[in-house]
Amino acid sequence: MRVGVIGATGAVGKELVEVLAKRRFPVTELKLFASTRSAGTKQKTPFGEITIEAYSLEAARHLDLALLAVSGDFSKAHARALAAEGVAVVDNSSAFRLEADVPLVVPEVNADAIGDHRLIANPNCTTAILVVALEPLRQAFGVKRVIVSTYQAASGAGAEGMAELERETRRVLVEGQPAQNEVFAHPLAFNVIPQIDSFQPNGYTREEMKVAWESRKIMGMPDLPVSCTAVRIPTYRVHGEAVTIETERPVTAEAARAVLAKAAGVRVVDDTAKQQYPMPITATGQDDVEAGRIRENPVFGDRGLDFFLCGDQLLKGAALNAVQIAEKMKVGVPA
Ligand code: 2RA
Repeated sequence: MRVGVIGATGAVGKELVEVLAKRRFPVTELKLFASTRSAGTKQKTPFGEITIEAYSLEAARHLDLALLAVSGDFSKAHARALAAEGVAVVDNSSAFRLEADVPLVVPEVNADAIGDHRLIANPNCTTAILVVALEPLRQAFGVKRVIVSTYQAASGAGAEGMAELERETRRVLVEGQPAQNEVFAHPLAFNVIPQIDSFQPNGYTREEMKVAWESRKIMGMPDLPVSCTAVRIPTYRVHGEAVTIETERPVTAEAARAVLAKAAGVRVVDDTAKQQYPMPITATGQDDVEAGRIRENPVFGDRGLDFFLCGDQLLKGAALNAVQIAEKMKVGVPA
């Protein structure tokens, strides 16, 4: 397959190349595209050293697969044109996630939605990590409502966010100076910020609403009540999520643990006697979403469950999910 990664110098773009190699995606030619600023520079990859190119339709139209890790504006401007050329396109931005003619896919949940589509949207990282655990619980017990509080890593803001966290932390610890922020709304080092993306008229942030909108679409539950509080914390690349669900049918922690233990894409880490539970430090670099602290929630009688998830934001939350989608698309088949 002739594969292009567009936005190849960003945190997700670099991870996409690594995931293609790790999953032995049948790459015969790899093209890396980025901004004109990076064009001409070389990037070391598992496929050899590759010179970055500035994106043009002309340079990309011969590809079989294009993985986009660029801004929503760039995707809006270019993704449909590329798909119209017959290229299979997986877009990581929010540009098409809620468009009726573009499937929004987490393969463990709704791979069937891919069909013959040439353009597939990859969900927001927080959503992908959530639904991979929520769907098996829905199938087993039904889900009536969802309340989630997130603990989101700096990587959600890309390579710049990770660099800012590192710079700020050094500044405070090594230089004894106050942290200085540019990427985040406030200093992130030694802080938590209960704002990710812009505020909406209903008081939620856009990130929080994405979790509701996208979970409903992926799970095919347009009326599912979802309330999210999204918080940025000073970790590097794993998002944590404290989840409460009300179920349709009675649920026990033991039964939920058994369901999640069998679920694809989930690894149960839940042995409180050994102080084992999901943490960014153990979930970093892992494909599976860790699920633990599984317990019955008495607020909902015998139909409530609390649990904690940790998923690598750059993997299941972005690059891994995108490549899993590509694996299920009709790549290289004429439109
Ligand atoms: C974040 N989910 O964590 C958003 C975008 N990747 O910032």
